[in-house]
Amino acid sequence: MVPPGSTEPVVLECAGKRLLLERPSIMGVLNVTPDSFSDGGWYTALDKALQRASEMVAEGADIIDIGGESTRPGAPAVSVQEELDRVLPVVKRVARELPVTISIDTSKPEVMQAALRAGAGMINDIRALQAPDALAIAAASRASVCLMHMQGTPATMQVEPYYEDVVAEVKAFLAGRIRACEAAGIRRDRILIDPGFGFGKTLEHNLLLLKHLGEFRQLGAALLVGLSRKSMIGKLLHDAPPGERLYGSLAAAVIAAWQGAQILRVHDVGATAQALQVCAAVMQAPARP
Ligand code: 8Y4
Repeated sequence: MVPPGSTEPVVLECAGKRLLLERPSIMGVLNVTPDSFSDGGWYTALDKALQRASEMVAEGADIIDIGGESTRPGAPAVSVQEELDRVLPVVKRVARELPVTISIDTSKPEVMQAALRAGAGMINDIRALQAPDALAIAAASRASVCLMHMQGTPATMQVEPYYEDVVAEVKAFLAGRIRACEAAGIRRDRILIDPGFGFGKTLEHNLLLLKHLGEFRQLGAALLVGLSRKSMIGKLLHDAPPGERLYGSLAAAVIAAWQGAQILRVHDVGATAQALQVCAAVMQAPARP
């Protein structure tokens, strides 16, 4: 599924674990935020997280994305210590017990460092390693890095997002972050890019990015997208709540994979795995004689 003449990597280096990019892979979302502690406390929260992770692996997840900071507008800021307390025990147990690549969803260098030592193979940073020291910590590891685009900050990003040309501007930002990574010593076989659906974008911006997603492959890095259950899906389905966005999310996942997205960040792993199997089979069907 690599265009002729492409220099796009076909394997992603994730701290020793190699991820094959020739068919779409699935990243399952594992949130470790206060709602996951609401009934029962710390031990049950850890056990539930482990159970959820192992269920996602059984359903076909190649990567588990572990995050302890909410990005919802209005969500309270989380201290380094609080975020470490939430995610580190989960990273350690998933690393010990499950055969899966671990992604740490954080923007904090201290959390990146600790998670890498605990067995994470990927850093998923919605701030694209722009915090002081984040780039250096990633570069000193062998983990892969996901660079996501966001306009503004989670608190304000949905207040009148504006672009002259959203596809061109997001591409230019990601090209700049790829250059920064390469200058720091992170090779392209460790770099993922992500247009950041819903992060400082209107529905129209999100639809343009999805329609033209294939253009991002020109940047020569692996492409990851998160569309699962997002409000853009809800809006297209007459304001369906998150629990009723599965079929719309599957359609969006297939549209993305068809254009070359190699990793899909999703909540519904089993259902997405089935949709992507059909997509991959069609993509791999031979050319006409
Ligand atoms: C319902 C369900 C409504 C989920 C909103 C949401 C991305 C990401 C997030 C993404 C990468 C989310 C951490 C937002 N989205 N990381 N993280 N790409 N790389 N919202 O698109 O899932 S959190």
